Amino acid sequence: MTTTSTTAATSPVTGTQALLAAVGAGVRTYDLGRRLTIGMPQSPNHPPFWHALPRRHGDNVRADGGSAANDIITMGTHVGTHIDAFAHVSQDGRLVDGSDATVAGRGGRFAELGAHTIAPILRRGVLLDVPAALGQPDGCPPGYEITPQDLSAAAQRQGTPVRPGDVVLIRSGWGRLFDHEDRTRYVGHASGVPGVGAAGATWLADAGAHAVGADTIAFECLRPGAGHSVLPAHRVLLVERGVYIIETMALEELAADAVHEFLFVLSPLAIFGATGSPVRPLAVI
Ligand code: UVW
Repeated sequence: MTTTSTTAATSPVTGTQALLAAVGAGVRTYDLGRRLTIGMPQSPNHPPFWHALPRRHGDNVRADGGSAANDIITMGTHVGTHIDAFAHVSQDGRLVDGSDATVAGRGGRFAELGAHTIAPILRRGVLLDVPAALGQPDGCPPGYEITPQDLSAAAQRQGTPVRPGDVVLIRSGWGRLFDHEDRTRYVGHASGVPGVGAAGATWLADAGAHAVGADTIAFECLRPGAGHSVLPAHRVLLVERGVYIIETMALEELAADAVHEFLFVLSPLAIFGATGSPVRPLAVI
C-alpha cells in the first residue's frame, strides 16, 4: 500500500502498520496483574474471591461427543489486582466532585463516578523502584512510610522524571510476599505494610499523575496493628486530587529487568456504578 507524505504521519492505517511492525519486531509485555486463586491474600474489608465449576465436562455431552465446562466467580471488586474508581472513597460525606456521597447510589453519583467511567488507560508508565533508591534491595521495611524525597530520589536515580499524565507505579518490594505460604504476611496487619502517606500522595498528585499503583494491598503505608482503618493517601488521591489508585500489582519482574519506563495499558471492566474493577494491567516496552 502507498500513502502520500502528507497523510503518512496521521493515517490510521499507517499507524496500525507501525504498531504491527513493532509487535513483529518483538515488543515485550510484562503482566502486572496477580493470578486470581481461592485463598489468595486480600483485604478483609472486601468479599473474598471464590471460583466454582458448576458445569463440568461430561455433565452435558452433546450428540457429537462434545461438551463444555463453565464456571462462576464471586468476588469484591477490590480484590486481587484492581483499580479504585472515584466512587470508592468519600471524605466528610463528599466525593471527588464535591457531591454528597450519602445520596450516592447506582442511579445517582455512582453513575458519574463508577468504574464504567474510567476510560481505558494507554499512557507513559514509570516504575519508581524505592528499595533500589534506598539501597535496600530486599524491600522497604514493614510499615515504612515512603516519603516524597524517596520518590524523587528513585526518579532521579533511574533518569525517569514523572511527567503530567503519567501512570506512576511504586515498588516497595512487599510484592514478594504475595505468594508466601502464610497468606497473612502480605496483608500485614500485624507487621504494617510500606507505602506512601499523605505527603507522598500529594507529591504524586502535584507531579500530575493520572493514576498511581503499587505492589501492596492498599497502596499506602499501613501502620502495624492499624489495619486499613486510616487511609490518608486514598483521601488525597481519590477525593481531593482525582487520581486513580491501582493495588496489588505484580512489579517484581519489571524491577528485576530494570524497566523503569514503558507503555502502560489498562482497561477496567465497565461495571456500571461500581466502586472498583478487577484489572490485568500491562507494561509494554
Ligand atoms: C483495599 O482493599 C485495602 O484497598 P481499597 O479498598 O482501596 O481497594
